[in-house]
Amino acid sequence: MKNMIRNLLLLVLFFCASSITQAQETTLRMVSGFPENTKYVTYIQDWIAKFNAEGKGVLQINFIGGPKAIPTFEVGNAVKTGVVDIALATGAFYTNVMPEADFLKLTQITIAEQRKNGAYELINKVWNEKGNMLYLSRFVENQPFHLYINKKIEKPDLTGQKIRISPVYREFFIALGANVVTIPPGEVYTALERGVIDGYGWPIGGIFDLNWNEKTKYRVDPGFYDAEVSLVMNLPSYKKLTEVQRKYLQNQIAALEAQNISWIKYNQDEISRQAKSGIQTIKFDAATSKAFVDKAYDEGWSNAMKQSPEFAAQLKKLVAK
Ligand code: 173
Repeated sequence: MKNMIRNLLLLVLFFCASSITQAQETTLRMVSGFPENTKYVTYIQDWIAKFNAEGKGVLQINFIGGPKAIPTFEVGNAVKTGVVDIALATGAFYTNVMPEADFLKLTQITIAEQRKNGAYELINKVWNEKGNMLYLSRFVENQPFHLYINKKIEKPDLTGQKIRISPVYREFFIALGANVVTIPPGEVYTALERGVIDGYGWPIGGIFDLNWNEKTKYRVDPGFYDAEVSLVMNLPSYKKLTEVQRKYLQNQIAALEAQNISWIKYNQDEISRQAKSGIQTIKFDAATSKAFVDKAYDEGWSNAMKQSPEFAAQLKKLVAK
């Protein structure tokens, strides 16, 4: 009898304890604005696996999916309204939430430097206020954007060419004379296949993920800007976390950013992979190359100044060279 009571008590204790652990564990729902088979997503899925393994009983991330779950240009709104807790995105995907989102492509200092010199805080202030979101982490760097085309050019002139863009490239490519059309990454292959576009903008890495290499003849050098790829989180969801959970999240983010250096290697691999697959590079002379890059930044910053003068001026002081 004594034993039975003791066993019963142990059983009750066990259930209490496990329900306490369950109550403490929170699962965050995450989506991606990039298709699931792109490098950014597979890279972050590895991080999530480690996050979940080490975060048992504390914090978990449930990766729901890519643009099939939430369309690319809707991820920002989904985070803002709390439909999801976290999104893997780039600012260009949520200019419908705030135009400032797309300015981060213009940064010319490292992510670690942005953490140190106050740029992160400045970004977070605007993201909190306008986006109801936390700028959790920028985890890709050294990924300049390039122009990829199928009709050869001798100089930086895109007159008569129809080029796929996201907001990243709009002002610059228009200034080069292009007709532009906004297409989410997941639909670019079909547009190339049907001949609807003559080219597209994309970073140095990633064109193989969606098979665009099959439909690409030239890459134009040099590159410009730095692809901003990041995790953003619904602010109320963050505030709901306990101290322990926030600390856990911040530690995992720090570990993620500590690996940022690996993108340089990826970048080099992608350049040789493109060459091997027969993609030719179009290069300009030194003066033309400089003018090309200068024009990209001039167009980018002047558009930023028009859209959000105060933030653009503050950001420029901290992140431009
Ligand atoms: O869709 C895009 O070309 C774009 O905006 C982007 C931004 C960062 C990384 C890759 C693509």
